[in-house]
Amino acid sequence: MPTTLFVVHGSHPCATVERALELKGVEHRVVEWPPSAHPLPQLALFRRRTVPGVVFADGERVAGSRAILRRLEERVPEPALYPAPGPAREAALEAERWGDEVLQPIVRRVLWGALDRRPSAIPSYQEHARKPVPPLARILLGPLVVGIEQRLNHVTDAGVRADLADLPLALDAVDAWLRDGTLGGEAVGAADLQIASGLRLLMTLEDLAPALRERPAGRLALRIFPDWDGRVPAGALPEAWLAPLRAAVPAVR
Ligand SMILES: N[C@@H](CCC(=O)N[C@@H](CS)C(=O)NCC(=O)O)C(=O)O
Repeated sequence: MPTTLFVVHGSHPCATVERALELKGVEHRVVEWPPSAHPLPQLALFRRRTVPGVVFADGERVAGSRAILRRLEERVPEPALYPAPGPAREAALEAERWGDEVLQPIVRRVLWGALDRRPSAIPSYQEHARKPVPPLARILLGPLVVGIEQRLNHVTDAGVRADLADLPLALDAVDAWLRDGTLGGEAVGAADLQIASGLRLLMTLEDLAPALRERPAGRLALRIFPDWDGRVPAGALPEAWLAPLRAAVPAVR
């Protein structure tokens, strides 16, 4: 049995792990749970309700994108996803942690806040799913999925608005890491994957994509993940919520 990666199609930490397995040349298969149906089977397999989880070919189970990447690095050292011990490694670990703990939840809240306003966009996130949800089920289950995800991710209007107000600072942090070489090297690292996957998912919101495309952070996301399912047409998020992002000028390079 090859290594098996358990995911939900379109999840950003899942994309991080899938790309890491590809970069390491690890033969693997991918099992996609239906959207929002993963917590119970993931709990049963990994004692953790979130995706991603990996069962390595020898049976070892690891859940959580950062834990998986660390273990993967130990098992398959080349090509390295982390710099050698020293200041560069410390900086990369901090950027990776930030991508996981800070950026990941922002992306979820903003995405589900937008999909709540445009549930008709939900099927676009399944376009290349390995097990596509049948069209009628998509229509019927769409509002249910939005409701579950909003509760799991504590999505509120005030929270989404605050996340959008904080986004310029978050993008400044990514641009600074790109300037000092923590991110954006020729060889893609764990921190690049963790941050680029979150930003790329955000760029499926056309309210946000133009502002992100203008910045090194957005260009990193497009370089690493050129293709990504999903599109929420512009106009989903209230204009007033987008003002801070539109006003933000990229930090001086
Ligand atoms: N930060 C963790 C969390 C992953 C996570 O929260 N994944 C989401 C999908 S993007 C999930 O499974 N959510 C379901 C839940 O919260 O129960 C990681 O990178 O593995």
